[in-house]
Amino acid sequence: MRRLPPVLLEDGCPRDLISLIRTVLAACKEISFRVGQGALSGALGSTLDENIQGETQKKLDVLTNQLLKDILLESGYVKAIASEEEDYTVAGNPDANYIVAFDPLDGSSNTDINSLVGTIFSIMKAPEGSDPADQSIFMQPGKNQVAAGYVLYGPSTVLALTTGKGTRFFTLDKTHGTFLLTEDFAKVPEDTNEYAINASNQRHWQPAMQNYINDLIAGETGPRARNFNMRWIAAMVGDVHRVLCRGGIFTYPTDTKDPNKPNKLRLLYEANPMAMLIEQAGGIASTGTERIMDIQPDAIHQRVAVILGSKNEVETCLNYHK
Ligand code: AFP
Repeated sequence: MRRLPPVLLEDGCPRDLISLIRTVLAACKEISFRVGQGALSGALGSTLDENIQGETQKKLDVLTNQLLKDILLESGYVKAIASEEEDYTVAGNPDANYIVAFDPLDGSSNTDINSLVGTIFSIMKAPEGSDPADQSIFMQPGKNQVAAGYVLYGPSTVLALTTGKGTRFFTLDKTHGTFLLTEDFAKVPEDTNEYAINASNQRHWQPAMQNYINDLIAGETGPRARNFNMRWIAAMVGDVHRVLCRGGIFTYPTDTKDPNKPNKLRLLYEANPMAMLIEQAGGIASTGTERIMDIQPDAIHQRVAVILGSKNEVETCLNYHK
């Protein structure tokens, strides 16, 4: 089986970008080990702190954030980082070419129940001559990403990665500590009978999403004239992995549950990297009104509605929003 660096070199991926991706993965291997230790790590449960977004931080949120931050900043390959767990961006090497946005442990509420969690990352070029301390270097649309991926810590540790030449899966060989290519060019099936949404929010959704989901639930007796199945892992990384593997539609739509927070998922650390992986595998990623990767961010912790997955099903859902 092929290792990650030669695969990326064959794609013509710049050497400093490969080194940066390997640096991210070095941290992820360590996180994989810590997460795999479960209760033995002594790091399950919550801290007494909240992050800038008002969410209680899990001990593992803090630990994994520190790990990624330290490794990336010490590497010299990054000009600045933005993390879901940091209030502001953090400056790195002024001469580096890249900036990295990451969610160190997506789905961290799953850690206490030994369920799926993952690390999501997005890499963009830093504007030439830019100041590493200037947050606005992250205000670039997702289409500027040069690489995006996630590492899913499940029964096996799997990396989904794109550098703009398709989406690939690598599996961590834990005996040697190397990521080996296990699927070249993942392809999201265009049709699906599976959807993922937190249905407990139904009464708070906008009418378009209410109507779409009602028609899925009606199954063969409704306008869609076939039955659909539902899945919800409560970790985007797990739900998107399923969509990449066997198709489906995943959505976290706008809702009115909390008027101060109409959307849940973060543009820079969740929506953009997942959108790139999905598009590179032939799927679609939209907010309901626009392509996710076209959004011009105006804040590092900006949140957006997400509808992504199998091409034909996402298009059907978008038709309800027209
Ligand atoms: P946490 O990382 O705080 O557990 O949140 C995970 C997440 O951002 C995303 O990965 C899930 O799809 C979504 O939240 C789950 O949200 P609900 O708890 O509202 O279902």
